[in-house]
Amino acid sequence: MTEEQRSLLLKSSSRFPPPQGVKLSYGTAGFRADASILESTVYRVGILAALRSLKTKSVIGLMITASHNKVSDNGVKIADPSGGMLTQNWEPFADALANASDPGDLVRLIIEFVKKENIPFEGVCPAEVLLGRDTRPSGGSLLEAAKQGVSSIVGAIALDMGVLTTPQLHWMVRARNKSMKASEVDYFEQISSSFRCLMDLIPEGSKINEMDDKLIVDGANGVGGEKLAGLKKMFNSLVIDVRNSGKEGGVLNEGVGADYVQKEKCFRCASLDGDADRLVYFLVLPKDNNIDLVDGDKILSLFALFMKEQLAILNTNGNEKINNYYHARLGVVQTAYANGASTDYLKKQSLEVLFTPTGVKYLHEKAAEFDIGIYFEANGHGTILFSEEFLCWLEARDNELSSMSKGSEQKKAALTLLAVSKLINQAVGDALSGLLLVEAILRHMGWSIHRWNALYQDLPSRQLKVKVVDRTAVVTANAETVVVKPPGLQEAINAEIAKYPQGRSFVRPSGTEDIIRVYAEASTQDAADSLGNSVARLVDKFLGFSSSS
Ligand code: 16G
Ligand code: MG
Repeated sequence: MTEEQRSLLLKSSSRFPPPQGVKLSYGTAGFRADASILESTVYRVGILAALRSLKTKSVIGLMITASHNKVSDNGVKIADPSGGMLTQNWEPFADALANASDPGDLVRLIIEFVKKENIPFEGVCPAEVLLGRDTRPSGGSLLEAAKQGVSSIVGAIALDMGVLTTPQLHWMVRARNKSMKASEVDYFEQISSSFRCLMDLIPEGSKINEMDDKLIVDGANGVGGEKLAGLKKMFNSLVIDVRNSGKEGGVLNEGVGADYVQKEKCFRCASLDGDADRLVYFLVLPKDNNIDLVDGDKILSLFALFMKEQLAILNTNGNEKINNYYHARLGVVQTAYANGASTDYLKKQSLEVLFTPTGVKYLHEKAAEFDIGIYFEANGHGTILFSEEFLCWLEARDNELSSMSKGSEQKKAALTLLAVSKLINQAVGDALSGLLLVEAILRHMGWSIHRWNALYQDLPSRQLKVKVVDRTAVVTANAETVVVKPPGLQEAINAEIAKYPQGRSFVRPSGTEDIIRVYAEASTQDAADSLGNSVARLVDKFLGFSSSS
């Protein structure tokens, strides 16, 4: 390391002392904590992002958000060159950097890591980091810290992209690295034009139920509502009423639009989280004004059904002479939190269903193994990934069909699939583009939200948290469905599950809070509650505070 680089790092890092007595961890989705203690962490992640850019010779993203967490929290995470999450190999280095006790220690760690990873250092290569943040008031000063971090690596520059949704930043990183247009206007242009294209392809006669025609979106007073308000101006075929857009002075993530929805007796509603990477729908039951959640599992089911149908049309041969057939592998990816009824339903549709541990990085990686990989967590994180190979074939097929059978069903299916691949965010799950795809598919099917919701009925479930002495004492396997440590706990859980018809339960250490989470489902709500409580008692017995005394 040159003297210039060393003194630059020592000088700038001395302005960002780490918080005392706090151990930070990159966690499931980056660092998160009370915003008041995060400046040093964000500064150091700025350094990390610059190094990652040098290593990959690509543009890297740095997003400042704490998603659905309370407004006084904040967080920071990295987008890799593909637009996906930071490679898991670098997480230990992220942890070490964030926890380095003083500037000397920090510089030592960087020297070691640069050597180990063989990173072209000292201004030989340029490095570029795109910075984004959500609407949290702490975002501005944390953004400054990130800029300082990036520019403390010689040759690295930071570009402030402004207030964005998390998926917008991921999209921009991917687009930049593919040498495509990558501004916010380009993002809006791409998703609105592909949405319009899908709307034009709606079969004659599939008219959505009039009652259902207005969509109300709860923007959680976050960045998504604001962006959606801008986006909806780009088409008039969809009426969207954005509530809690953050413009009315509401507090981020506090309260939802459900009360309003109930009074208005409007039946199709969607809800985003603070940084707009999660989407769920809900409807108000006319009987008792209760809310029925149409969650990520149902969005997944709707998407899977539609993709399967379009692929089937595309591969129908009819009287056609050319036998240009591509066996596209369609796969769906869920986590153990997926309602058992959704998994049953998907399997009955002869779909290939796979499971991964919780966290977008795991689902995304698995879905990328398919030609069309659809992944969703029940909580609304998800998207559809298309393989390059399949998209190339599809484009060629589309051209071929243009000359042979204009206006045919096959041609429409090819166009539909291409439009979906442009509408749905290929970098990461995106509530805005997900919402537009749901809306387009419902219109294609001619379905109301009630019809969609009736695809299957969720099994009653219960989720609980248990405080334990050390959550890392729980080690799981098989996509978090089986506890391997501590010994005996899984056997005890199995004995409980066996008491309940359609019983299923699992426990896992949270990646975002210092607790163990318990999930239980069964044929009735009482049974799910009772199974959940019994399993929570077992966790407490094996790992709780009373077990250690
Ligand atoms: C993070 C993850 C989310 C996961 C949740 C689980 C991303 C972008 N976000 O919010 O996918 O469902 O953590 O939290 O990966 P838990 O570990 O506390 O249950
Ligand atoms: Mg989020």
